[in-house]
Amino acid sequence: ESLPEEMSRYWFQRYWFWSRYDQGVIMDKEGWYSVTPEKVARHIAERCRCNLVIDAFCGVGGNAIQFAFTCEHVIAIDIDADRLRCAKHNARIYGVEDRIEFIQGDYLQLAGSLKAYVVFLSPPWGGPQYKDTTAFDIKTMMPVDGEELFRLSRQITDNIAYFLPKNTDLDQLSALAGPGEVCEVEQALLRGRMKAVTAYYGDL
Ligand code: MGP
Ligand code: SAH
Repeated sequence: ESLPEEMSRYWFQRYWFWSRYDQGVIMDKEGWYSVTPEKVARHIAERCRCNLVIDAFCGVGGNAIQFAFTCEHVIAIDIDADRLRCAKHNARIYGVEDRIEFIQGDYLQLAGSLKAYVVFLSPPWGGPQYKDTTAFDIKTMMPVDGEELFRLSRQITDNIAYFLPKNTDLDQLSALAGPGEVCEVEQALLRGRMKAVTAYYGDL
């Protein structure tokens, strides 16, 4: 009853976010508005099936938990210790905590010392106001420079899945691909509404 209006729209989607919501899933405010809906996360995890994946911006674990079902080993990083605790707790509910290594830290700092077959990037988009523009610019509109983030991740692997706003400038996404390389941009729809896009690079 005391839920603020701007948050109730997320509460109504709780079972879209987590099929096991009622088993005690926990999220903080940023977790509520950033978590990848479970069906979308499962689909991305299917496409990223491999031995070792890095979830560079783990949040409350929406993606990391689904990766744990398709990948042998998951490295899940987040700069926020509380959110990482939520992710660990949620992973226990899904019975996959032993396949995920949780690391608290700044991915931009850690990237240089990491190896993996796939890197998944779902950075903060700067809050729900990402919608206020017709062409979302990943270089200037996110707290992290999205082009720099991509370049840094390419030093780990060519295989990158990049989860971004539905209004992202698509030319900018294709320009990230190397010469002669193609990228695939996939729109995620739930109940006919576009939620986000995922751009796949390398062998993905
Ligand atoms: P949304 O647009 O805030 O909600 O986020 P909704 O219900 O789709 O809005 P409407 O236009 O249909 O009314 C859509 C999805 O984007 C969320 O479920 C999250 O998966 C994802 N998302 C939203 N934000 C603000 C972020 C973010 O900052 N970072 C990441 N990685 N994902 C986000
Ligand atoms: N995909 C996640 C949501 C990610 S939201 C899910 O489904 O739950 C983006 C996350 O990036 C936030 O939790 C934020 O704390 C984290 N973050 C922001 N800057 C970071 C950085 N430099 N390194 C690692 N994590 C960071």
